Amino acid sequence: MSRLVVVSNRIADPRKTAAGGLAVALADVLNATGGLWFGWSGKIVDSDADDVHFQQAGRVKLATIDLSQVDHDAFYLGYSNGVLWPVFHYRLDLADFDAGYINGYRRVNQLFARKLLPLLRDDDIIWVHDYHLIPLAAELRALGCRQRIGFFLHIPLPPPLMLAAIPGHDWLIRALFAYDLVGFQSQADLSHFAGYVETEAHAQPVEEGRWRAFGRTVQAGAFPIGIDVEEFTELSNAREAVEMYERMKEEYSRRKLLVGVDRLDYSKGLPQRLRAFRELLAKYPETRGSATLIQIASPSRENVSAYNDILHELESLCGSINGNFGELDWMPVRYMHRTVARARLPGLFRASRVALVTPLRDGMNLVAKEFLVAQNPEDPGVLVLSRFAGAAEQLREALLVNPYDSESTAAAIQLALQMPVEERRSRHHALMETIRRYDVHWWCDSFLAALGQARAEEKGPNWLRL
Ligand code: GDG
Repeated sequence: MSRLVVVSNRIADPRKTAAGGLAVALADVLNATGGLWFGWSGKIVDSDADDVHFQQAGRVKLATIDLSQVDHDAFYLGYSNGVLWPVFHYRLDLADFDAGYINGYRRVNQLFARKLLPLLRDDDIIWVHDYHLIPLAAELRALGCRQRIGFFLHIPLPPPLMLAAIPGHDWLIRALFAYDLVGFQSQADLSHFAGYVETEAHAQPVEEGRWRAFGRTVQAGAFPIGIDVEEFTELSNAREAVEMYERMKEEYSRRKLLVGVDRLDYSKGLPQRLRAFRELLAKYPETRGSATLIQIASPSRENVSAYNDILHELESLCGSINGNFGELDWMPVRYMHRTVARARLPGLFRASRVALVTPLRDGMNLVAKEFLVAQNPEDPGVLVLSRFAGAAEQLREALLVNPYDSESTAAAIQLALQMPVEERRSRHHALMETIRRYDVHWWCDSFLAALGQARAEEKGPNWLRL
């Protein structure tokens, strides 16, 4: 069995369950192959970053590099989170197309390639993750790397014309052709890729899922990421989650709880969600004194300015809803700008009648799946899910909403609050079948199987002039 080499911007020790999702998923296959996980250490150093730091985590080797302040600012804050994150989430208005960022982005990808190359073995399979590292395979190829390389984009890919707004978009998409397989979260993302390469790069579909452009062919497919259902079920039955559930049930015994758990990010639609909740209270008076929204917004990327704006908007909305609707013995919104321990989350989910997962755009959204796994199948809560989350392609039995439309979202929340137990059970049952079938192991196995079969063509050093 070939060794798996995973490359991502940040890495996690797969033995620590607090790391959650991806780390747990990759741990199995990394362990089985005595794999290597390569990424940024999270440290910013004064001088030029040069050393690779190694750490052994069970059978898995972790290798990290540091970044200089200049590289970090241009690569991470500038290009990755100031250009790619907003545009890929359809927010051209928030993008900062500073010309200097792209050089930093390319420099760090070259640094990754230079540091990773000597660690590679001939029959390694390399799996690169996410928008920070799109040109990594091209940079590796330029140094002579011939191993099979796959790429998975965790965030959405926008429609062709929106992609075309990025200065250097052709360079970016061309770089994807250095991979043997490119994976997306949803059919929508895949169709945007096909649309872009066919219209902008005049690509020819060679056969199902394969395109030829820039003199190269690449295979692309949709591989919706799942969660580790077993791990999250165990977490739900563990002491901390059960205690949390009991505390919440007691504290809110006379209320119906709604829950939202998100990183504080403008893609997650938090202000729109609060406006829909305000609409619910205004339009359906029976919800007053009863419906209570617990919104956890865990801190994220606080040094990117758009995140500060959303923080203030959110605080002001929560304050005005509580001020206008609150009673001495009932506060409609409990808002926390803090991270909740992972071990407690399933307890909070299980105590909630409704989950509001209403991003404006999301690659997948794992909270939707975690909420469902944490439910009591005999008396499950209801998922209100944005049609713009990648998860909406799979979770058809959720109540799908348009988060921009606060009136119809409020109506869906009211429907969820009033849904009879039989309907809640049958929707939950159907949703769980999908979540179980397409869990994180399915995702990992099917991506790696497709990468193993992706017809390799010669992707030697001379093929791509970036
Ligand atoms: C990207 C894509 C895609 C959240 N708050 C707390 C907390 N969380 C955990 C959740 C969940 C994870 O973080 C968030 O995952 P999401 O999928 O919702 O979103 P992103 O972080 O934006 O992830 C996304 C994902 O990659 C995977 O491909 O689904 O579309 O944007 O596991 O539970 N965990 C703890 N405390 C919190 O306060 N412990």
